[in-house]
Amino acid sequence: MTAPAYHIAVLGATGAVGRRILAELEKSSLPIGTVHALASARSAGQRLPFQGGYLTVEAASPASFDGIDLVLASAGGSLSKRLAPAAVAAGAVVVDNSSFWRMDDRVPLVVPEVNPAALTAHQGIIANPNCSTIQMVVALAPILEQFGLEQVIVSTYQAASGAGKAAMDEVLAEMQAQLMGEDMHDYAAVLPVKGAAKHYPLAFNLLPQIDVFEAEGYTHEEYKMIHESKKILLGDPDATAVKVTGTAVRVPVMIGHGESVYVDTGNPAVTVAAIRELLATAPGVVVQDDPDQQLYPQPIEAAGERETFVGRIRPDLENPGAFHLWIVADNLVKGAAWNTVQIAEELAARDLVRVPAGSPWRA
Ligand code: NAP
Ligand code: 3JN
Repeated sequence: MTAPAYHIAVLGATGAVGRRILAELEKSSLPIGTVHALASARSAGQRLPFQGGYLTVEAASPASFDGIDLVLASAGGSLSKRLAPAAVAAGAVVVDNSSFWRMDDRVPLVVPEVNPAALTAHQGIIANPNCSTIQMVVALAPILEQFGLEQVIVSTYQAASGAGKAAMDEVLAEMQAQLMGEDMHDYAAVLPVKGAAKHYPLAFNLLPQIDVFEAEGYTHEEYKMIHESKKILLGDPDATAVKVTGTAVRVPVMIGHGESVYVDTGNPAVTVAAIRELLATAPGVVVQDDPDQQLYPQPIEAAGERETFVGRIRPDLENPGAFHLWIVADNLVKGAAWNTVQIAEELAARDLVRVPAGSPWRA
């Protein structure tokens, strides 16, 4: 019997994430039948390079999923809310990059290095976590498993590309304006949050706001990191076994999120050498940590890579068993496109590219 070749739709194919999904599909081991590039009606007819040829972009609608096995979606939450059930009803399995389905207990939230077994219970929709969550849990999961974990405090340094193509264009325009002696404030129209009352330049600046503000002065991005990491690591978004908190900051970097992470194992016997040794062989992790050689992870070096890079591994000076890590990954690759395609590969390897009979979204 020949292995199946999957008919794949990339929803949001013209976007910052969608274009990377196409690039990851080109490198993927997935047996590909056809690939359909879907976006808004504005982009219909546009051509996107793929496998030495071109895909012609089609306007996405519920009818786009007829004959499709697998949908890789990155067109935002409102579209995923509407189109993911339609795709599953048409018989396709959806791997969704938006936050819309992540907290739904019928939907596995998966990082293949960490909780691939969660895929076995999928009902047609699988959620890809937020980029900042993904790179953090890739490094934390082995620590939790080997030594235990009591508390995590993260500060993020998030690249402009996390906010989409328009945000990247905006920062470049601001930089150019500032260098030409113009007022860069005139170019701030998207960041920190599209549609917000105020916009500020990111060029030559830091913005301690990613997404909208919610309860207790935390942003939505900060809550995503808290609840998503608990769902992935502990199986429950509200688990209390590990305390997680953080601050999410946008920085004028184009690609690659950085994270400074305080990790308390609660076990004073754990040494920094043991943490370094563990992470050196952890799946998806590359340790770059040699202060004598000034070796540490940097966004410009992580850009384009699938791995999560960890360095500056050091003990907390006052709390034995607690450590500080500096974690960097390409937010569009491991944080979105590669994790999505990696989930698709894992589904294929487990023969799970099928909608189970009891799915709530099955027609
Ligand atoms: P982007 O560059 O702005 O691209 C948005 C994509 O969605 C484009 O392809 C756009 O098509 C398409 N789209 C917008 N409205 C549509 C509509 N009505 N019908 C069909 N397609 C539509 O944004 P991005 O950075 O790629 O992010 C896209 C989404 O991916 C985000 O909203 C988010 O949900 C998710 N994301 C996840 C992560 C993560 O952390 N895992 C990171 C970034 C983004 P047009 O070009 O035709 O407008
Ligand atoms: O800002 C970043 O660095 C990551 C952004 C992710 C994002 C952007 C727009 C909408 C998301 C996400 O994946 O959480 C969403 C969303 O809520 O779907």
